[in-house]
Amino acid sequence: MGYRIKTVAERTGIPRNTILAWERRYDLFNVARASNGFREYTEKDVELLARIKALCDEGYRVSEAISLLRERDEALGSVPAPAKAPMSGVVGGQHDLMDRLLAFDRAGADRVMETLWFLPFERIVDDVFLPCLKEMGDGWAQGRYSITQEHFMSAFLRDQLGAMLRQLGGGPEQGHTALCAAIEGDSHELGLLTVAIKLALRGWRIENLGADLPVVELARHARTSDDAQLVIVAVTLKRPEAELRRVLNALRALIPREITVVAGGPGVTVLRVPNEDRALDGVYVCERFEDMTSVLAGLDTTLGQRRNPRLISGS
Ligand code: B12
Repeated sequence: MGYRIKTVAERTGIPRNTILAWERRYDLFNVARASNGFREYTEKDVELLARIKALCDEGYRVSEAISLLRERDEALGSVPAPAKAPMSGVVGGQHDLMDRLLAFDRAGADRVMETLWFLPFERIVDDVFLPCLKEMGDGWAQGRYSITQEHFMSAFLRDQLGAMLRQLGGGPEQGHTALCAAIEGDSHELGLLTVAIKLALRGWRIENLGADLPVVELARHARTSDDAQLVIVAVTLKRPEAELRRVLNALRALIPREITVVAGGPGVTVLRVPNEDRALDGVYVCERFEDMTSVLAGLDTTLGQRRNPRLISGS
């Protein structure tokens, strides 16, 4: 014998009408009917509702929570996937998005994004946006895609990354601030935005200063900022090693020593120090975000407590 809805409401703390609304809207369970016509819920249904509620308490929207559980493949018996799934998981989402963007179909791309938005931001960035950009870069270099297609995709993804940073509120209102800029002469800003988002998820307040910022201006801003603790310089274009060293050393010399400076991105490989533990004249060189782990850990241990719930747990 199953549970009546009143009992389910009491056990989960979710009002009866909300349960009915979720059930209808998200096609949640196949509720059996007792001989007297009452709805009967199983233990698994109750558990599932409790899981959805727990995620909502963490800050997820109901639709996000349900999609997340479906994505994690949890309790699938109780949460049937939509009959017409628009894609199969993240990989499908990436292909769908790529197809829409190549066809200049902004509305279609927006629809694909709606199906992905519930995922942790880092997954969207790493598993959807980065593969799209890589494919675009390779295809463009080989003449398969036009410059216009590349620009259209970049503009769309820039909007999405900006929306993510906005949704994160650029991090907490006060406290440890990271100034994020792309090095002078470099107008690539998507890598920079991904780093800013990852920092905001870990409790940093972000000041995004955008692309192609002269080092003198960046340093001036850092000197006058009250709570800047970290300066992030993204280097995408490859330039001669001597030139990059000169620019980074000039920046370091102009910024107070208590502010940590990290240079990263594909362009820093010319320095041949892709290891965070070896500072370059006071500038940490980290090709990828993960390379920054110990630099960040050394800066403040209390940051972990301000992590955003949208951060993938454990990372
Ligand atoms: C989008 C794009 C553009 C857009 C940028 C739009 C924008 N608003 O950002 C526009 C159209 C402006 C552009 C212009 C140019 N581009 Co372009 N572009 C690209 C493209 C397709 C994607 C780059 C990108 O955003 N990748 C996605 C990001 C997220 O990846 P990422 O930068 O690697 O960042 C990751 C890591 O490196 C790391 N990371 C990045 N920054 C930092 C910083 C820190 C501190 C840390 C820790 C980590 C980190 O984190 C990210 C992952 O989360 C690449 C192709 C490719 N394969 O990358 C070419 C590419 C970078 N461009 C290239 C070129 C040549 C140009 C132009 C010179 C073309 C031209 N002739 O005009 C101009 C340069 C203009 C200038 N002065 O900067 C070349 C660079 C070659 C080289 N070896 O330097 C590439 C590789 C294309 C190619 N295959 O030839 N480009």
